Amino acid sequence: MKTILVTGGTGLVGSAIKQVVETTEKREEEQWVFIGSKDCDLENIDETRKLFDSVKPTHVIHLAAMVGGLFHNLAHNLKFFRKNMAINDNVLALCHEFDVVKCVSCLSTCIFPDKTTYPIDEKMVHLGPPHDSNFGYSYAKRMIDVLNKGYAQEHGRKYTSVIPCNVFGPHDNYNLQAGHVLPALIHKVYVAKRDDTSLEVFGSGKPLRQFIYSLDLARLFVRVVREYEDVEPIILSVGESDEVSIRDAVSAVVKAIDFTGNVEYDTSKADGQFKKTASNEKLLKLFPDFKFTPFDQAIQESVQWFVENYDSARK
Ligand code: NAP
Ligand code: GFB
Repeated sequence: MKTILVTGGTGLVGSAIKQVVETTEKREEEQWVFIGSKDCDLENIDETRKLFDSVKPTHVIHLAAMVGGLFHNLAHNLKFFRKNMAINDNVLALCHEFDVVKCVSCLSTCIFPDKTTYPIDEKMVHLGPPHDSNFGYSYAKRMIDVLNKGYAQEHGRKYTSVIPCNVFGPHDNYNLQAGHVLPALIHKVYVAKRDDTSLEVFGSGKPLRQFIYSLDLARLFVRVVREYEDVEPIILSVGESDEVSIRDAVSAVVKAIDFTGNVEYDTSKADGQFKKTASNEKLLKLFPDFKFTPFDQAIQESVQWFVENYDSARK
């Protein structure tokens, strides 16, 4: 029997994993435990030890983190660094203390060097400074890879990490200050249509992004915890040809909500990193049969979830 603890189990990615292991990916020999910050503050080592002692996990998917979009990072780089450093060090230390067989942690393609060649691949994690807008989050995430290598070298542990591109889907964070671009746009377009006002998009709309649907990422996470045996990280992203501009993302959300009003671009707001184009070659070699949900369909389903859960959604 495997007991799989999912930290960050109440968030965007955690909720998606919960949905797939309770349905299409259900297995009798696996017991899944999903926790959020109300269950345990992972910045507190004693609370974290109590959690591990009560769950006694054999495997861990470590998602818990202070997470946010460009503008939240720009405003809180220090907090992103300190909170995530504390959470990550505690979780991996307790994995080792409780003899956890495998821990899969979660990095992000924004942690790669900003000045780089494209496409980005897994070997480039530490080859230069990340983009200035999110240095706190990025360096704290890079340190997970350092910890994984340390636990492997000194204790033979199989602790690894995945590197997703920008994620979106049901249960996202729709807060307009802290949220990422797609949940922010879905929230803004919904309100602009309801109140018959214009839509305000931040920046020029030119930056490029790869977006993965949370339910696709969840299916990949489950396969990684079951089948991936390497300490080296693996990028979990749609292909380079699926990269879209922010302007394209705006059009997809506008179409999904059938908004016909004005769309204005506020170029006084930051664009952030222009692009972070990542290769998913290693992923496709590992799971050649994996099928991604088409972007427009995933946007449609995400909009439908937001409209149906507007009152309870994180805003
Ligand atoms: P999210 O929706 O904001 O969820 C964050 C989760 O972490 C929640 O379950 C939250 O619990 C928990 N958490 C935060 N601080 C905690 C603490 N001190 N103690 C215990 N739990 C804590 O984030 P997400 O988008 O699902 O992100 C999940 C993982 O994916 C993160 O590691 C993130 O860095 C990574 N990632 C996200 C994206 C993206 O575009 N969203 C892209 C690449 C990588 P509560 O809900 O109870 O507060
Ligand atoms: O998703 P996002 O906040 O994060 O922004 P990043 C992406 C792009 O969308 C930027 C534009 O070019 C923004 O200028 N944008 C337009 C908006 N309108 C909006 C809006 O209303 N809200 C937001 N948030 N953006 C993050 C990193 O970078 O990527 C995080 O800072 C994390 O640490 C995340 O890794 C995945 O893609 O720029």
